[in-house]
Amino acid sequence: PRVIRRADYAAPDWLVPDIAMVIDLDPAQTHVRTTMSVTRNGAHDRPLRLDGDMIEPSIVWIDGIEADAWTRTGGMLEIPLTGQHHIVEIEVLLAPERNTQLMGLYASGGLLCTQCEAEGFRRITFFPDRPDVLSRYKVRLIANKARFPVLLANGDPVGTGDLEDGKHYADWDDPFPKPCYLFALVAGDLVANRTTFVTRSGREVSLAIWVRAPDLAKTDHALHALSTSMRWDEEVYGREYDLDVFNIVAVDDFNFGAMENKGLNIFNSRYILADPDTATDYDYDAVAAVVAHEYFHNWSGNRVTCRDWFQLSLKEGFTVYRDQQFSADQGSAAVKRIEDVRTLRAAQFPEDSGPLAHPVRPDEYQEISNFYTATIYNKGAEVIRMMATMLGRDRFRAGSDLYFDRHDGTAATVEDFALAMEDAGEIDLAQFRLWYSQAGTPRVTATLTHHAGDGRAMLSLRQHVPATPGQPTKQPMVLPLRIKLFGADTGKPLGEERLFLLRDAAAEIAFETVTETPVLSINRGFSAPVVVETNRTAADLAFLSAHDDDPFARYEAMQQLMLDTLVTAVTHGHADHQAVIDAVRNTLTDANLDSAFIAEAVLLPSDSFIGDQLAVVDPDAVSAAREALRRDLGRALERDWREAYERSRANRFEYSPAAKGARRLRTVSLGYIAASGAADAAELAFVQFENADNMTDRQGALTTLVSSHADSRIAALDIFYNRYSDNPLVLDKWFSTQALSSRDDTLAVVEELARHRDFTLANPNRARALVGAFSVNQRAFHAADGRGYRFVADQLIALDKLNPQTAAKLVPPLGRWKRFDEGRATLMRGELERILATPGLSKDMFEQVAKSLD
Ligand code: B3K
Ligand code: ZN
Repeated sequence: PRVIRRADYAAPDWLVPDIAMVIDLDPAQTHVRTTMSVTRNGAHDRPLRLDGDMIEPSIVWIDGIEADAWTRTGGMLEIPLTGQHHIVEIEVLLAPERNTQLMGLYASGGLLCTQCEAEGFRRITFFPDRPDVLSRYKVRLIANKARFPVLLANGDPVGTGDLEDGKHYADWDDPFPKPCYLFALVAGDLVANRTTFVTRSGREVSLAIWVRAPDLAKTDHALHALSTSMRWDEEVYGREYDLDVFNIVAVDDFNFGAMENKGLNIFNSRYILADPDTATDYDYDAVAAVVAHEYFHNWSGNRVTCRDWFQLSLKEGFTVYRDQQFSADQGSAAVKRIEDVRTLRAAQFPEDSGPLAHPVRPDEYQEISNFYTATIYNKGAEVIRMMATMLGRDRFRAGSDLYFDRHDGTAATVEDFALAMEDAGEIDLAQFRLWYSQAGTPRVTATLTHHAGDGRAMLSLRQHVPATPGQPTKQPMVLPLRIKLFGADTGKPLGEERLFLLRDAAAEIAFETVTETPVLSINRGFSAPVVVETNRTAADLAFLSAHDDDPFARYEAMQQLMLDTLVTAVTHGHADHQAVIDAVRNTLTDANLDSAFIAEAVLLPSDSFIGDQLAVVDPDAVSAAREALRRDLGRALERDWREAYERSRANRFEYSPAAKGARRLRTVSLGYIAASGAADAAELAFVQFENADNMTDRQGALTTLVSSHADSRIAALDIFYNRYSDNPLVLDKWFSTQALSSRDDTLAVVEELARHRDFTLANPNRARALVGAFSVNQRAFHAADGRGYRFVADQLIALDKLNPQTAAKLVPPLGRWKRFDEGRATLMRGELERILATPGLSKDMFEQVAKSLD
């Protein structure tokens, strides 16, 4: 397989300042006629090389004359040209209805739509498909008017009209030069939820969310999130929208969340559609976050784009950071931070310690689609967050302004971003840049000692960055650690918080006039994305979980206490649960805390996260230890859980931070009541299931039932299925809830579900709902006889034939074999080898599987 290397970057041979496309759309046969003005870039005599994938040119014209001097090598179209400027015209025929990869132009539920990032435009026409070739696009769409009454493309609409044979056309003009990965079109029978947004300088923008008519009532939340994020970006980053229209279209078949095409975002419908009956609070929040994320790309990604795909985190890390800040501003910032760290630990930490570990700015890849990872996105966002922490709000904003000013209308690099921060923020980021080049999660050891006699405390810190594939040795990094001490007797802070930049392999920090026994609060707010080990006792952690004045640190102390207890239970076969029980009681009954925070703080770490702390994971022992602690917490605090459950009972659905927090605590409490083994737990869950006026309560109750022994779980699943059998997004929940069950028969149930009439691998959401969810169900997936592995491998082999990109994304759980016992490791490798031996395997799958076997 061909390896693409960052070090090999060279500027493009030819530029394409202007492009005009006429696209005559039809699901069976679409004609694409592309006219490009091309300009030689620099002094060279190389031909024009255009990328193509699964397409053939039917005719090529050069400067208006039909040409035949072109050649084909691989997918490339090579055209010899003699002058500095030429007009090249190419015609291509496509069959979008046969496109199962969902890259390029494809059909979804009666619509035609596109996905071009990263390399899908080459499936539509021949073009230098690389992000540093920026062009002004003029697009004419033609289609049957009855079947495709709405025709959308990037930029502003400039004309429409009727044609012969029942056809019509629409012309779109995008004045902002853009790389071809941001090209988009949509054709279909759609309706819009519309509003107007006036930018701070007075530009009137018409906003529209396009869906099929029955879904129109579910678009208010997304539309509201769009206006809110447009205003927020003006206020917080000084960024204003720049076209007359902003369109969003929801489609059912989509490889990931959504796409930031200029002026025409295309979304997976799960990140647009929301109403109380079908969407959970989690879904509502995700809709708002993804709408904001894609909107924010208009500046961080579109106005300033990436020079090459190694710079992907330039737009993704920064934009994730921006959407995290936005969401934090809309509700509880503390709870948002807890959620973001949980995501990082669930998805990025395992990636960073496994066979697919790569730096935030990778050095090489085979298939770029495999690099849309938690490292590029979420660790990338943490890197930006650390810069913001070190610079402070105003200097960070100055750096961001300078970055946008300097690079507007161009394709930039991660280095350009760092330079703008250095220049405007007056900071030296030389060593900090290691965050872009070194993979692996740094580990910090923190040891606090106190000498009561002279009132001195010493904090000794060490850092170590583990080896990762291709990077055996590492240099010490810059780790910004927010640190504070608390007095164990008074519960009061001992001095102000400090921001300490750990730059060396080891450092000592002295604290003076420490007159009472200090307790260490470190990495507050998760100021550095690292693993911290301390010499804190269970009593210290319990103390912090009750007294720390940073809510994240309180949560973190509780998690650490739970984790220490669970790891002891797994490694010694038993553990004392009392400290956790007391700490959870304190939090649960603390009247000063809001419900959303309580609900997060009292949750036990997941099976996988517990597994991540162990040298060799025994999934059965982990799940037994966790269940035992859950049961004890349920029993010991049964009265408190019931009180919390009653207290958070609502009469009527409302989407406010307080109501969301109440619903969250209610379902968490229900889970603990069920864990206690209380005789009425299933009854309680079933009543909640039946009486719920919203999906959060209904799915929460269903989740509890589906992991229980109660017969009512079958009834609940049937009721749920029948009620929502025509709603694909809710049916996805029906599949994933069962795939995530902690029952012993989950694997058999999942195998059965794969044969259900509503199961299909052709729809990525459905494939992820069953196969993706099952493969993160640690206990069921890791069944000792390897049946779980075989099931997933079978599905991936089948999915790869339809949709390599989505299949390849589901490989990582199988690739974690090194973390498991010999028996499981052998079985997992066996399945990876079987996948690798499959004839016709895609390069997406090949890269993921071959690397996972290393
Ligand atoms: N930029 C797109 C992701 C494209 C993924 C291509 N494999 C969505 C986003 O991050 O906003
Ligand atoms: Zn993005």
